Amino acid sequence: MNYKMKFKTKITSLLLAVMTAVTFSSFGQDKAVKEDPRMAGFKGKIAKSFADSKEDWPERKKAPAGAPNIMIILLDDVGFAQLGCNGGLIATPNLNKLADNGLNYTNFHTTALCSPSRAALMAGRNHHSIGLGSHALTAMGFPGYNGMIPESAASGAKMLQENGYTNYALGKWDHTPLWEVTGSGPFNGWPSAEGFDHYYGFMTADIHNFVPVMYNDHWPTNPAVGKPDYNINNDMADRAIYWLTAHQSISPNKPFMMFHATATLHAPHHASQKYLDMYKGKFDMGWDAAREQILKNQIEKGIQKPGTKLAELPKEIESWKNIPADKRKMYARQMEAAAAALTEADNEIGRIIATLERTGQLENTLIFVTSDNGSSGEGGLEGSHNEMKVLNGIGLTAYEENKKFYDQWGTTETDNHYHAGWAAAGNTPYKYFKQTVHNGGMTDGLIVHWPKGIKAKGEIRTQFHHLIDIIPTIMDVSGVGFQEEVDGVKQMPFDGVSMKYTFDDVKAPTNHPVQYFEQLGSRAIVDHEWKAVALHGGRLPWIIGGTFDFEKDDWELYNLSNDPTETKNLAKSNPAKLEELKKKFDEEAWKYNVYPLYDDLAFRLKNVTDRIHPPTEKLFTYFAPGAEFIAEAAGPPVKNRNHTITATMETDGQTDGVITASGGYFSGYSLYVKNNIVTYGYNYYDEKYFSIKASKPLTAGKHEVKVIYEAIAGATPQAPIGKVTLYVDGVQVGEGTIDNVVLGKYSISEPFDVGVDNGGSVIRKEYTAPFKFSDNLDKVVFELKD
Ligand SMILES: [Ca+2]
Ligand SMILES: [Ca+2]
Repeated sequence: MNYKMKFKTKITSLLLAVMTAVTFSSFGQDKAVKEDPRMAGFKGKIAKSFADSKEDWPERKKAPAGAPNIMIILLDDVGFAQLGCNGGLIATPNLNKLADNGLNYTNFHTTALCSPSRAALMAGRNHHSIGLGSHALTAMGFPGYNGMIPESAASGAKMLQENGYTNYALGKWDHTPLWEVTGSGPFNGWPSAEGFDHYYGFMTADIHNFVPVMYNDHWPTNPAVGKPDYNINNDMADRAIYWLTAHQSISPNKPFMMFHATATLHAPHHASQKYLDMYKGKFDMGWDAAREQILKNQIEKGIQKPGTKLAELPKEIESWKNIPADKRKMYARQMEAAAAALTEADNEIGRIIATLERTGQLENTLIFVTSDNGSSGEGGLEGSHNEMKVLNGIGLTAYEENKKFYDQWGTTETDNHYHAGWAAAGNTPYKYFKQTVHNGGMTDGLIVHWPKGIKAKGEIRTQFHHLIDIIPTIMDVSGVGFQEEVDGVKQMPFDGVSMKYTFDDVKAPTNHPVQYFEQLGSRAIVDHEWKAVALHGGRLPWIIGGTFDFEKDDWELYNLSNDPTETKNLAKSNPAKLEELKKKFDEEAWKYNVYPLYDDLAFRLKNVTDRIHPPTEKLFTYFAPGAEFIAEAAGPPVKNRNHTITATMETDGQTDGVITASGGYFSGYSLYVKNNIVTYGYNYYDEKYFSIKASKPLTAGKHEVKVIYEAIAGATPQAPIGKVTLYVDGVQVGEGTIDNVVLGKYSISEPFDVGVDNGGSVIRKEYTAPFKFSDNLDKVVFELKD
């Protein structure tokens, strides 16, 4: 090194030393340090010694002073007239009490379907605005329908969470695409991502109330195992009470939000025996008399104006007087089970309300009670002991089949739904059902209870409002306000508006005078007192499938101010008004991502399935023990396809348990071992069971169990059969046919599992779930052969 270089090095070292010294001496003051993210917001002082330093603690964000707790009780498929406070015939004393001490909104609306309503409620934005135009199972690759809520539509819960609330969610979620309901995520659509600190519930559209699969946050469980008296309403209430008392004990100064979404009254209409007994004979009057009685009650309560006419029933719904006595008895029983389920849910909600009172929180908890859509006609024109038959479009469940389940109706033995006539009664006095955007599908009850913030008690509010107005109301009254930015993402404005102005003002005109509706192709627009509506393709909920020309839909026109039950179609007498409203619908539809309209649900379901597992994907390898609780739609797509199932294992000479299963009590397949005998079992709608058993037992040692399933054409394309051949270590040990095959879904809620059968057992008479595989199961490989 020459002198010059040495000198240069010395200068550089000196400069560095000076710079370091400057930085150190002014730690906490100088610009470079202020930009250090570790120091952000620090207002104290840091010196070398503690004595020369000054502490400064960061503060967590606090909710505005006096901000109320929030509780949203979201019922499922509960029609406007099924609440006692709306003149209904089902006992809901605890909910009625909230209405008596709060406000009853009688002009409140939803999206007419479960999944979109839930997403829209929590987002405060229209369902198409946030990708949930329809159910995620029927998603399409367009912004209005992809099932993926954009980051620019952060939920109200998230905004509250960031402003000092602790949030709890319970029960039905149903707006995460099911292929994302896995142990490995992604968790973007889960309650945790929507701002809930804790979740206990089910991610699917419905659930077996006595043997559900539930999630503790991200962790799946079978809560009913070993509990013969288990009931989901009771379990959810226990958890809600636990969280409420825990919260009040630990963080009494912090407000909370609780979202409590019941499984009730979605099918299956399950209830404990005590409640089933309570309603024996209570609906023998039939749906026609029930509707008249309910409307009379509503007029007496001031909920409907005197002279209000009942909407006409669809012609497919038979008059009660024309139905033979034996069928009447069956239908009445169907309604008894539904009523029992709702009364039981009400009772459990009552325990939660009592806990709010006990912990001194009832006064300053803003409670909303509503439903996600009108009463459901998805049970069709017979009702069914197994709702999957209706949902899979295989037609009416024969009266004779239903009759076999008369005594068990509403118990663990049935996946029951009622005749659409009862759904019509549940929507009294309005027209049609869930899925449609006539008033019966999208009008729901709303009770608002908040002693500290609302002076009025037991009053009715008639301002037009929508589910998307709940979150803006909460943001308004809590003082948290709309958050322009969440997690660094600029937020789309709420589409909903605050309802706070209605709390003290019965007469104020609505601030939400225009609202579009679109559900499964049916469309409507409400513009002040006018409503234009089209029942797409004339399709009612028990008609599954088909595609219809949108241009040929018949638009109806109603003046809601004197005809809320849509009885006088003014389309012909006032065509100019109809055109004006249709144009308005079009404008709103473009504004909120409603287009493109497409109604071929069979295609849409397959489109989604193909997206999860493209047709080129033929090989699926599942390792035990972690391959379980996988949504049916995300499991191997084996239905009516040539495939093999190959399981490798090591056994000890006494083997029991499930190798792989998909489905539960009401349909599915299960490859299991019982007393060393390998069996392929098949459950066809809990009506027929097929069983292919190995001719000799499994011995101790390493084995390969193989199933070859051949899909064989049947008498009609809708009735294929399956041929199953069973091998152990390459030797054929059994064969047989499955004469009836389920082509749609086995279940709404039951998962696909390896090494276990979670939720309900597929072959109930042979084993009790979870029937975990007793020995060492290595892996199960599914290979599609077509
Ligand atoms: Ca629903
Ligand atoms: Ca199962």
